[in-house]
Amino acid sequence: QEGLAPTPMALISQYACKRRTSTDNKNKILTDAFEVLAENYKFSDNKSSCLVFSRAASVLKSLPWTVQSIEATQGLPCLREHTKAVMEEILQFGHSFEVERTLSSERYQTLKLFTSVFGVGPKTAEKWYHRGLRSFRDILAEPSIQLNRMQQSGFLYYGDISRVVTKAEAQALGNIIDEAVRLITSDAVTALTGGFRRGKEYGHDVDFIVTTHEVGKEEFVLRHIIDCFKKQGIVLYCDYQASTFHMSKLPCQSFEAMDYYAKCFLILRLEASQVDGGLTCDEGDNRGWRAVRVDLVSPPMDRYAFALLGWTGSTQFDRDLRRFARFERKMTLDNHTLYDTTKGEFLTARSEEDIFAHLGLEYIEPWQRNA
Ligand code: DCP
Ligand code: MG
Repeated sequence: QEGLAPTPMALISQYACKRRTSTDNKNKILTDAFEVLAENYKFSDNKSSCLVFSRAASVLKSLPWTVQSIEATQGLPCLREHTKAVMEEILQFGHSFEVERTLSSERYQTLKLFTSVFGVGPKTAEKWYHRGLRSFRDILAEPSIQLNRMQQSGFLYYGDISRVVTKAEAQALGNIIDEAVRLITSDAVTALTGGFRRGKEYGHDVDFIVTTHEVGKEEFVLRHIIDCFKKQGIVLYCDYQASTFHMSKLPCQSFEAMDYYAKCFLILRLEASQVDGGLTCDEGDNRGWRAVRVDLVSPPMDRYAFALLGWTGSTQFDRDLRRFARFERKMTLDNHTLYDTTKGEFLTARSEEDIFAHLGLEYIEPWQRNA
């Protein structure tokens, strides 16, 4: 990158899918602050303000330089008055009073704590907060609260699954999946997606696509993998969701819709001996294994490129791809299809490159999608 002329600001797009964003964030202090406020708005179900701060954070993440003055941000897209005010405080005082106030508020702290449990979303967290509950002890001691199976596992394995997953651990899981798949077919395709495909060193879970070249067989492969894991005794939690995918349901209307593919949300037991260099954070804890959150999704092979693009993320990158498709191209993109509303037809894609090409976008590599 050295020696290249910097991109003139007027050319930095409002769309994350037209920017290149590596994992090397030069403005972490600012983007962390913005993300606290975005999350706090999400807790109050204020989607538009949440989006304003998520977008502002995303723009700053794409900059190859560190913002040191407000003047330097002249001409950057997606920076509103409010985000600029927060930025100004941080640049001047080293921190933002609004962010400090949020971080120290009982409500934010409690909702942050509750939503850190697997299976607890903002709605449930808010409900518990509203009832006066403030700690895990409060929740577990409240007789009227019926935790679902997911939440029970969330509490049971809290220590392990709230700890980051390393790249070595993700690779170890990839090997375990490949081994299970090899037992039934040589025709399978497995791919590491999510943050690890974007080159992140750490994640909160590990996301994989597992499928097969033979369309219609993918769900069978997924079931087989899970059976295989069960026989090995490594399944600590398993929520299997059968496919409800059918082309006649498409295109989806929602921006943030979950997809219809067969998928499985798992908590797996990973042995230290399976991980290159061993498990990372084992201090004072010599069990020799850890619990890890793993998501598997099985699209039919003709949908592979769309699923891969959707599951690679980042969430902000995907959101802007869809927004760009809709507003700049009159197309709808989701994890299943790309639909040209003007022509009234579905566009085929065998690779992510095909999808970018249909959209008239320069191809952005996975490691440049950390928007
Ligand atoms: N995704 C999706 N449909 C789902 C769940 C996730 O399309 N039902 C997408 C959104 C993300 C990507 O898959 O872009 C991976 O989701 P994660 O929540 O695992 O996010 P990351 O892998 O990017 O981050 P982390 O490192 O926290 O796991
Ligand atoms: Mg992930």
